[in-house]
Amino acid sequence: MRITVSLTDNRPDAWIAGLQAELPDATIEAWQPGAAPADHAVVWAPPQQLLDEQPQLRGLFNIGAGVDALLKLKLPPGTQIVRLDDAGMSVQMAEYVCHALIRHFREFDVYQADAREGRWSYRKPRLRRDFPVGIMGLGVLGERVARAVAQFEFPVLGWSRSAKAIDGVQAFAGEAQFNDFLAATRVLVNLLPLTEATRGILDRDTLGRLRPGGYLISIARGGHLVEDDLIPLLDAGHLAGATLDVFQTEPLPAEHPFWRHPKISVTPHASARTLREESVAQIAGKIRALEQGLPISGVVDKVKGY
Ligand code: NDP
Ligand code: OXD
Repeated sequence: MRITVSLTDNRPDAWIAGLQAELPDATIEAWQPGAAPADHAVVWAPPQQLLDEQPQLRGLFNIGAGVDALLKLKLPPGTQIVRLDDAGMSVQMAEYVCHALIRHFREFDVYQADAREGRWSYRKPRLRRDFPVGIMGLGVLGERVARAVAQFEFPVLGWSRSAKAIDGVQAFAGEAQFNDFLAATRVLVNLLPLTEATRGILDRDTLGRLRPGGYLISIARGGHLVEDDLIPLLDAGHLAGATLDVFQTEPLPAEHPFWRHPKISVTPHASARTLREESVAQIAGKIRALEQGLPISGVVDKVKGY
């Protein structure tokens, strides 16, 4: 079995060594133009040339959960795309969301500013019931985040394509229930995949439907947010703030107003990083299963786009 590896920004050596340790009988090499035909590829944002030259690939293993960049390419029709299933990302997302939520709810930024001035002053306690948290996307990451937020006893709502039953989560599904979900939400967390159906879904209309004093935590893809719509909603006071990890253009340009807006916190697409060890073990396990003709999880539906 031959495996080719192409990871735009990542040096492939450590990935190749890890995969080789898991799959000692395989020939595993960094992809280069003209490389021998491989059975599987392990990729992040591969060049179109790789796919054009390797139409025989059985598995195309993405080293991330989101496959939007991959689906923009012309893919060999018989190749299965396989995304990472969690692989250590869901706990990071849960940490990130709970941190952003609690920092906002408990007004820790205000305490920090007071402390800098040497001011000892209390904020009036706020009530959890006034901060219902709505999670868009109840997949691998969204469900874990919903369960983590529920542990802090916030009301939790979730929205997905198909109906879900998750303990402690009020579930909404499909377009028909979207506006009800938004109207009941104050802190909105986006964990949808970026598809034709979800691009630009965080716009003036959607965000304007949140309960007054709404808060946005945007951690899936920059293409979900209509960036020009956010600042007017913050400046008008309808939204109290936003924590943003993903942007239309990454890295976020130095002159972008999000960097300096007082109600916006920015992180550099760091909410859930790919962890090499977990990912290598998961991908190798799936390659072994495929080679034995067994079913695997995480196969992308190219029509749905996730
Ligand atoms: P999943 O595919 O497991 O879950 C996607 C969820 O979104 C599902 O619940 C699905 O509904 C729902 N969904 C999809 N389309 C729609 C729609 N049109 N309307 C309503 N609900 C919809 O994905 P993950 O949880 O693993 O990951 C989510 C995204 O997070 C990734 O696609 C990626 O873009 C992003 N991400 C960001 C990272 C970062 O560092 N910032 C790191 C990792 C991922 P249903 O269950 O009914 O199919
Ligand atoms: C992912 C990402 O999709 O890193 O995994 O954003």
